[in-house]
Amino acid sequence: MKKLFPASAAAAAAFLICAWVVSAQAPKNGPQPPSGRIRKPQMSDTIKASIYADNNFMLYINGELVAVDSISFIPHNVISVDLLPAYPMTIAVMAKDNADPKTGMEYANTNIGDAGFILKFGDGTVTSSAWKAKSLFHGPVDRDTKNPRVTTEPVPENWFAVGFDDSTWKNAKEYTEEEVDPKQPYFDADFSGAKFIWSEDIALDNTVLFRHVVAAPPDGVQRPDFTNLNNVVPDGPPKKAKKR
Ligand SMILES: [Ca+2]
Ligand SMILES: [Ca+2]
Repeated sequence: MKKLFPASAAAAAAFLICAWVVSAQAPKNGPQPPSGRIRKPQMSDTIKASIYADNNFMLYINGELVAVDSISFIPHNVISVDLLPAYPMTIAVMAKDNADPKTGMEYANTNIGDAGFILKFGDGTVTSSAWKAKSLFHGPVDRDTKNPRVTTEPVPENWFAVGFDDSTWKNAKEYTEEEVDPKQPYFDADFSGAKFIWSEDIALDNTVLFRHVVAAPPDGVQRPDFTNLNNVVPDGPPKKAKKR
């Protein structure tokens, strides 16, 4: 029988396969280098965040704006971003149902509409009734669509800050998938274990703030803290400035 390829080529192919397997199994996150220097963060240090809002949201983590829903009304969409986590992690969200500021209604004031928010991070962080919620915009009051009125509250100063006091806020209310009726992009993403949340009235509360503190990674994985990266010299020399 004719050989398909010479033995030396077979050996080389076997070596390449072994090398590929070893590199694929090598840990991506090495330990921190000695002498107190922090290594540079890599994409393997990040976690994936998936967020679905009916209709839109802004997401702050540890006081910084990290994601904005790119579609404010319809179609309903999932936003997926990479996060470099640091714990404790303070999550703050402003979520908005699409609503006319004067009537609380949508579709040219013909429909009350309803809302919903759900989030899952790659470290196991999920939305639930453990989150705090505060409604700032409610209407139409008493579902009166003939003489629609709304009530509003100003956005609290620094509501997204780590140190903001949300102790007077109520816990978020969980809603079922059937109640929220999410659209297809929701089913294409992984939200297993997460709950839809909103404030007390998912139809009439139109702008809601959420806050939640994740004390430690829910999945138990220890992750380096890169918070002060700009204040230390990372492992490896800095790149030379380009010559002009
Ligand atoms: Ca949206
Ligand atoms: Ca809506």
